[in-house]
Amino acid sequence: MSMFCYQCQETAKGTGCTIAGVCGKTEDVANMQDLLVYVTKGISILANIAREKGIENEEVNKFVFDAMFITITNANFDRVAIIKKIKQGFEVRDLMKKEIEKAGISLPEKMHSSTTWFSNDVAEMERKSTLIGILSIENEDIRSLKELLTYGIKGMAAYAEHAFNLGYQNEKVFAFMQKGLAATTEEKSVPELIDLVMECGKYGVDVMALLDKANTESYGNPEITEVNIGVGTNPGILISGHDLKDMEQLLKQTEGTGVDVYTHSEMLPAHYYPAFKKYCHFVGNYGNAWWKQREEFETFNGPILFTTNCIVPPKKDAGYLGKIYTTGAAGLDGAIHIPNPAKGQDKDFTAIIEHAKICKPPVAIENGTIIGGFAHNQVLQLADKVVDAVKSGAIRKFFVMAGCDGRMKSRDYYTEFAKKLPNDTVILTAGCAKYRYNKLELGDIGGIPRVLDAGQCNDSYSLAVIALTLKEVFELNDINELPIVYNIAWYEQKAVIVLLALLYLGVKNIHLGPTLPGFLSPAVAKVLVENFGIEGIGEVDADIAQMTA
Ligand code: FSO
Ligand code: SF4
Repeated sequence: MSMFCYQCQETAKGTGCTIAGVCGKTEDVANMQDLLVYVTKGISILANIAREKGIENEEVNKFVFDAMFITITNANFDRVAIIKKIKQGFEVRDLMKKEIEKAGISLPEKMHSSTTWFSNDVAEMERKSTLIGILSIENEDIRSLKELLTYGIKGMAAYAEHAFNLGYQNEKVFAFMQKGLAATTEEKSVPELIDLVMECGKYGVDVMALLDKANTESYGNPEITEVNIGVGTNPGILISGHDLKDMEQLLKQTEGTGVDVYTHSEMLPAHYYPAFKKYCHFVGNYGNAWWKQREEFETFNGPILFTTNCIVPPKKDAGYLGKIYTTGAAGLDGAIHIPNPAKGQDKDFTAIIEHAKICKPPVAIENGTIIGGFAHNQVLQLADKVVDAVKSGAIRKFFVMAGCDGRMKSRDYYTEFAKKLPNDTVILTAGCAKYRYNKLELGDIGGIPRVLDAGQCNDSYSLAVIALTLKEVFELNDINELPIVYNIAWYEQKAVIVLLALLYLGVKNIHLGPTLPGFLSPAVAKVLVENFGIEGIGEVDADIAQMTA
């Protein structure tokens, strides 16, 4: 076995990628990512010791969330960039040690090897990377819980980074991330690890609330919006991923250049924000969920900017080779990386803008509009209408179908499910899962569309706010008494933190598909089933009958 990774839903055979990633991650990239996580754990151990004495270091906090974000599925395939990050990790670790020494704190004699292991030699790094991976934890339940915790922290890291980019941070979130990572290096019992996983859910809620605040205070509350899915006549830049700060800066820098801007996949909800609507060259959304990019990028014609995952490494003969740009935590061998600016300065998107100017305009792959913008503020403005519809029986049930899309054929389930849902039901969605049904003609109920898109995967927080508010309005004791069913599709680690956040909020009986995580050992899966009623999915008709009952 040359690598081992089982962090996402598409893991080989549902158990683990061992030769190469289904995602396109090669063995050397996978192993270097493991080493980056290992070094980040060492930094976290030291940061926890320092924090106990009141030392908080912004550089350490930034390194930890950025390093973890880099290792999320489909975010960074650039081995050289990952090695560079590991080396930066050694410097950050030394910095932490110096601060600890300066404060007169003596470190324990015996510490985890991740706090001391060092090599700048790539061959030695490769050797080490094969020794510290996931399978180095022998007990499968302990391994399962430690990885579940690590993946929750990866998701949290992504959201913390987006909030940070907008000038928002929560030191308690950073402290938990580092505490959790350090805990994965310690001897812990199953109950102790379950407690940490639950605590992870609490900080998942906090980080999503922070990002919601950052997004809405920076760009306004999302509003009901019709988004064009056709094309204009100018050359364009396609922006993918989730980072709204990048979105803002790209729109500013392209204004008046003759280059249009289109969103792709999870960037679609940028159209819902008032601050971005003023740009006439912000034309529309091009294409569908991330996994269709190999076809759709060919016809876009212009350059593509990845601000985060999900990247599918292009084929060797792809026509769009040389047109991919990455920034932030994203990376791809052969792509042009736009670096982070110095503090207080803007990112410089000149290279991609100049590139776009010499490209042909995009070719339309569809026409018309789709509707979205149903985040908590907008939905709560419609609260009276929604409550009346529930009371009159016009709306029988809400189906939360948030989460991710993916390439597996079994995800056709979600399109079928949406089509077959009775007409008196409404789908609440967020994340790229929506592309399975957001272009279907599902109609409306008294003017309320039957698919309400709150936004990106992190905007699943909005769906929780809506549920908690409805619980108050209907004067219920328990969120599970609401007429809301959760049928969630997951793919990568941001969905893991969303799931843990929902569990923390007390949501029970969540259906999770298309398959349960391969990283859950039978015993850990049993705990989730027994305590939270988590279930997989089955056949569409039978599931609808059960869930609408
Ligand atoms: Fe999708 Fe990818 Fe947003 Fe994920 S584009 S799969 S959960 O990165 O983050 O929903
Ligand atoms: Fe496999 Fe998913 Fe890991 Fe990629 S991220 S190597 S597909 S388990």
